[in-house]
Amino acid sequence: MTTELRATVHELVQKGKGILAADESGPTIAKRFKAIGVESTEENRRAWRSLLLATPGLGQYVSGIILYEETLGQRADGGDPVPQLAARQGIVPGIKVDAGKGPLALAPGDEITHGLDGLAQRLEGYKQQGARFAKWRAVYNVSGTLPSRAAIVANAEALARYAAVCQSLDVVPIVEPEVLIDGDHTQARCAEVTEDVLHEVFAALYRYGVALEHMLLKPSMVVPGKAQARQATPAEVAEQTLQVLRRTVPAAVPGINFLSGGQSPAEATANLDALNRRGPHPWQLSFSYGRALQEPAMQAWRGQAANAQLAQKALLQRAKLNSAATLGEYSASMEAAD
Ligand code: 5MM
Repeated sequence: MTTELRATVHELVQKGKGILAADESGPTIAKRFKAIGVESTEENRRAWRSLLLATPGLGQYVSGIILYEETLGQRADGGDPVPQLAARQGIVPGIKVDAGKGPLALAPGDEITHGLDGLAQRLEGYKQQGARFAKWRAVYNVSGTLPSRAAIVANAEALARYAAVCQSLDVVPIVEPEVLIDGDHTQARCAEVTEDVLHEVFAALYRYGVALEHMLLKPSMVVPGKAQARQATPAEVAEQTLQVLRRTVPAAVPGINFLSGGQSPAEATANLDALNRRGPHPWQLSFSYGRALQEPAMQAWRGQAANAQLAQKALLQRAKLNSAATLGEYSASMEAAD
């Protein structure tokens, strides 16, 4: 059993590579498409996601792609099932398996992620369709009092139970606790919450017997709230993020693949670069960006098949810059380069 998990981790955690998150749920992809004037139909979602994955050379910088359930069963433009196209590109296909978030009862402002019921059966099906890793996202709203202890404990418990089910079926779990960027909280408050959240997540993973060697962590970086007047430099983001990670994430975890969480594409790359310039670290620090990889490509595409090559060029450029950032070799001047 461990052989399969080990092989998948090995393929995902490669020097200079990261993960493309393309697992937006129905409402999220509709919001992203609306911003470029595209209707969220099944065909448009298929066209967009197969365009991304078919980008020539993407496998140089991207080791895995997180898909949404619908995409896993769709065919790419050439007629191949999407997971087969991924494999041809040298990219491991994965699947988002949480069923989304909702309010945590009696805890105003807190949210809990659903989807544990029937998870093992669903995962067996996804595996047959080609998925080799999975992802579950927990979200934490931040204020002076949020998230509550109840939300921190309940979400950690769900993340750990999900990860245990995945490993029991030889599927590598990506554990994604996202401390949200919304609000005017300080970077210090984000650090406090992130430390609390990660402590609880790793305590729960231990309780459920999850093998840390066979999972990946997908956290948010330690940044101030978007509405906070005092924003942080990449050096400050790197220092605070590393302090929290060193205090909470065991060295047995092979890879930490950050989410971008509302940072601009250039910010997300600069912050990842600053993190890696402070290496070596016990874990490989890389990306699992959604918006920060897709945004420029989506702006180029705008729903027009004629723009496909431009969109792919934009995606490849972002992936290349983030690859440089995983090595601590990015500089802002590379943004201008063709
Ligand atoms: C791509 O979006 C993922 C699914 O989000 P929803 O369930 O809200 O639709 C999300 O989990 C994503 O993988 C992470 O947030 C990373 O994406 P960003 O855009 O934050 O890098």
